[in-house]
Amino acid sequence: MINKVLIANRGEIALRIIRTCHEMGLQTVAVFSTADRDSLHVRFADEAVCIGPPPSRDSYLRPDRIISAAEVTGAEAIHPGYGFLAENADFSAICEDHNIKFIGPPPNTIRMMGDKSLAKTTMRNAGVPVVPGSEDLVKSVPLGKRIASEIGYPVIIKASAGGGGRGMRVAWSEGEFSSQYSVAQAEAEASFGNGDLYVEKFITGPRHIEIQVLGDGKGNVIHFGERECSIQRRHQKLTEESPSPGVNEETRRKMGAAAIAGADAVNYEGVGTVEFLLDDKGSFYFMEMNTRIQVEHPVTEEVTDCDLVEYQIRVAMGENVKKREIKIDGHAIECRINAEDPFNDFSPCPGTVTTFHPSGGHGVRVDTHVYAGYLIPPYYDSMIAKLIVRARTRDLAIRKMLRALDEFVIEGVKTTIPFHQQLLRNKKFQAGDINTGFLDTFELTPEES
Ligand code: MV4
Repeated sequence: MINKVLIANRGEIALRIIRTCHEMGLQTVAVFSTADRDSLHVRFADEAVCIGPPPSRDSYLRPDRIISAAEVTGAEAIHPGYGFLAENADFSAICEDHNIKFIGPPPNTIRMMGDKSLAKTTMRNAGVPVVPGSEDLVKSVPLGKRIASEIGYPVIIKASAGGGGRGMRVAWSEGEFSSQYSVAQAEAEASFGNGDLYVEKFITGPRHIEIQVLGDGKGNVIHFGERECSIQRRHQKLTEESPSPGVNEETRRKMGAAAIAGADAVNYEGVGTVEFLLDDKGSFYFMEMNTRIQVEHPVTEEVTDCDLVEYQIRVAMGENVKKREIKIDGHAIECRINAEDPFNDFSPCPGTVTTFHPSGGHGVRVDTHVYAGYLIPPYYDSMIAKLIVRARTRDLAIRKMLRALDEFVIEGVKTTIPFHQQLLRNKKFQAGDINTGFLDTFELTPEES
């Protein structure tokens, strides 16, 4: 039985989770660092517990303090949000050990998907298309070269403990293989304390498309269509949409079925995201599976009219997932508004937000924890709001987003709003002609002051 949920997170996602809990009649407990004393998640939760000083490793990343907070307040479940402990298998296990329901998959699922080589093998065995490459870890340069010459150059050497782009190097020819292998290994060792590598064909100019899934851990898995996430900079997504302008009905059906087959193979419990690369010929390949709710989940919620956090909680309560086809209606776009200067290499701009006027009107959603007078702490990520619009078509959604961006007033810190305005006015973006390399050649025009 779950009556009270502790939210082991901060910022907009903590608020987002608290809102759904309250709609479901659940009590909420916020945890906060001393930098977040005046945060809205602390105000909106029924109870709040301070868990330490500002640095994450001393507060939001401390399982012992979070478990203590759950125990003293009598919370029966912990929602990890995204980031922090959301994909930490040990934390999921610690919750289990304390008879607290971790709202997410069991430790072994998180562990398996965190091992990118094992995740790939699992998906391959489930019949999910994967990028041609090594069947397992590549423990030596000669073995790597043999595999690379079989599949053909260019190849990409990836850290098995990696994800999100670190410990990854491309070799364009055999002459480059050895040095790129060493660089990837050193980076993987330094970043993850694990130098394990695997090798696959390098797909040039792919789209990043991901399928939202939901499972109940009892063999029932459904999907909610795809999200287009190709607009990224240094592996940080800036804009996402659903559906993808690059996915036709046939690809959507095949990719949805592949995602379900993959999730089924691990008896998936909770919400998850199966990431694919989609090449220019329309072939798609499994990339990674994320075992958390993602930042960009609202675009899926808007086109499916589903509350994904509610589903997470229902599954955690033991409810079965009803097998059904989820209908996609209209088009949704999300712009991440970060406190960063897009004209200065997106450098972070912490500080006090003096004016904050979020956009509104029909089809406009703003997920944020910010208010006028809010001090953005320098310790955490720089996202201050997600602006999400929904309209009947992609063209109308772009128009609505441009209107909503125009209306959003944030003063005191620089933001990524001007970047989004130029992106959405770009002809290639408007034509849906995007891939993961789009921002490499996108030139931001300086603004006159
Ligand atoms: C790839 C790839 C091309 N070919 N794998 C980047 C993050 C990590 N999750 C995997 N990534 C990639 N894997 C093969 N075989 C290109 C990327 C990639 C990328 C993927 C998604 C979104 C943005 C990206 C930017 C650069 C490279």
